[in-house]
Amino acid sequence: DVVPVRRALISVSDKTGLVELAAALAATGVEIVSTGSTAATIRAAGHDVTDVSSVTGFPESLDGRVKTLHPGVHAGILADLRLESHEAQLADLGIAVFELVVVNLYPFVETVESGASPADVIEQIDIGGPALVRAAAKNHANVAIVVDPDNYDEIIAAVAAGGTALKLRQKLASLAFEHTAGYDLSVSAWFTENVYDQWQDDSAAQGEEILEEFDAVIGDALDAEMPFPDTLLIEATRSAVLRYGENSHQAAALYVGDGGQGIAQAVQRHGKEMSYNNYVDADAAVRAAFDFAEPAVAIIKHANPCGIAVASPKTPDSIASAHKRAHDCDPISAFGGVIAANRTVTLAMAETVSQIFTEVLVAPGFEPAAFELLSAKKNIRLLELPADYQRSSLELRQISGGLLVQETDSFENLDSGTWTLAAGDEADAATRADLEFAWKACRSVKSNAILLARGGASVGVGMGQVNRVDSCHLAVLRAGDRAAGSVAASDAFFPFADGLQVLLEAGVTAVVQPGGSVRDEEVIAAATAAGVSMYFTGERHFFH
Ligand code: 93A
Repeated sequence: DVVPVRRALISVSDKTGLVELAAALAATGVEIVSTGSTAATIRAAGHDVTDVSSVTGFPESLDGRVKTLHPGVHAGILADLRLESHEAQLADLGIAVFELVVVNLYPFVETVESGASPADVIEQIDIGGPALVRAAAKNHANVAIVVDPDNYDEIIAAVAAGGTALKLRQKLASLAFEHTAGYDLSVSAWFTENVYDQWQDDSAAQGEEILEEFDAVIGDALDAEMPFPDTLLIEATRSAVLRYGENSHQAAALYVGDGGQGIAQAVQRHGKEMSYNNYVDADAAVRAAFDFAEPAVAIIKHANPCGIAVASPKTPDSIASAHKRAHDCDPISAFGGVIAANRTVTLAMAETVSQIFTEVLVAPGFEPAAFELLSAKKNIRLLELPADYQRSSLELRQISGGLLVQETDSFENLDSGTWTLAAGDEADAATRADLEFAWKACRSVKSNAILLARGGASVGVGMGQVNRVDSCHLAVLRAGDRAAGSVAASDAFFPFADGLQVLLEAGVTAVVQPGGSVRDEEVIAAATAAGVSMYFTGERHFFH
């Protein structure tokens, strides 16, 4: 396992002991191949040396960045001469092997310590050197690798004695990998401390710039003349930079208008930072719960209610009752939901909420015991609305390149007394109360919205579908055996009888909808045939 040394590659930044090494190798008849200043040092000492460029057939280029990175060098180091195929390929390619590689790397650490500029430090990241070291160390069966002048004497002695033993080559290979690993650690540490921190600063600065742009753009939009005097948010101020937007790769901020309205006025009393989606859902939750004068709770997932309910009459703790009934509508979806209550949260409600993973609970207040219980939980955010909470009078929505502004959707025809009976008999008082509840609740459901309700609580919600039939199916599916005997509300008219038919077959007893389809007659006929009361409100409540 002794490998005689006939040809050596020497490329060293630290020239300690170099001349003595070259002299000893030359004396034993070893051919020396070297890079730029290593070759110059050896030559100046009067020894023969071959320039690496004459091996590669390439000049050392790119200010020395490419010197030994060449197959003519690396095949000569990596060939495993125990394999005839390697030997044959080298012969075909006209490449000669190296039995000894002596390399020490660019002085990276010393350059950092000298206080050099980042550009100079980066120039001192050795690429070709570690490639030589690792190649030779990998192929220690055939090549000896020396990375430290301390090992020169040992290698000189071995060469003079006829070659390097496997044991020595193994030891040197192990030192070599330790050397390159330590080198790369220094490089990565420098990156972490300098470059990476700098990037962080830069991107923070860039983030600030983007947000300043936000300020300008939104400020302009709000300053522009719009036909809503007084009611317009005249100025919005950035009140929080959010962790991120709808997704983690989107920058986002919260702007609070000076109109003193809406969810943006809520004060966070507990929990982790509110996220963009938390705000969107909290807004939807408050929209739903605050449509009711009586104690009401809405539970939102992905901007849609998965349960809305008012308190059942005569319960002592009415808000707790409303929450329980809203939760029972769809307990699966309520997991991880955002809850709004339109009354102070009581201890009884807090006790139930604390058992359900909930992202946000927003309410006009919390009883002290309720707050104490809920604030012991890390994952819930508690938001308090001002006592005089008012919803925004305007809704703004961005479209690409512009802003849509509309008056907030409000009700005028809530009382069933204002509705027209389109089919069936006049409903009894309890059914009318349920229809009024369903009609209100359905306003907070994204179109196409179908909401089934019973006793002042939703029992099945079909939302956001691209046709009304599917929303009917969804509402019925979610209601399960609660669909029979429930009432239904539809946010817009039934364009055909098919959707209504789904509800009738599920056993819905009364329906409220705007009416106004060209096929109203068909729809009315279906309700009449089923003996179901159907009211027309004359007004729809799309919510997109
Ligand atoms: O710039 S490099 O990454 N590219 C190379 O191809 C290369 N080959 C050897 N650095 C390279 N080296 C390094 O040059 C060696 O690790 C050694 O530290 C240094 C020796 O260069 P000179 O002989 O010109 O002083």
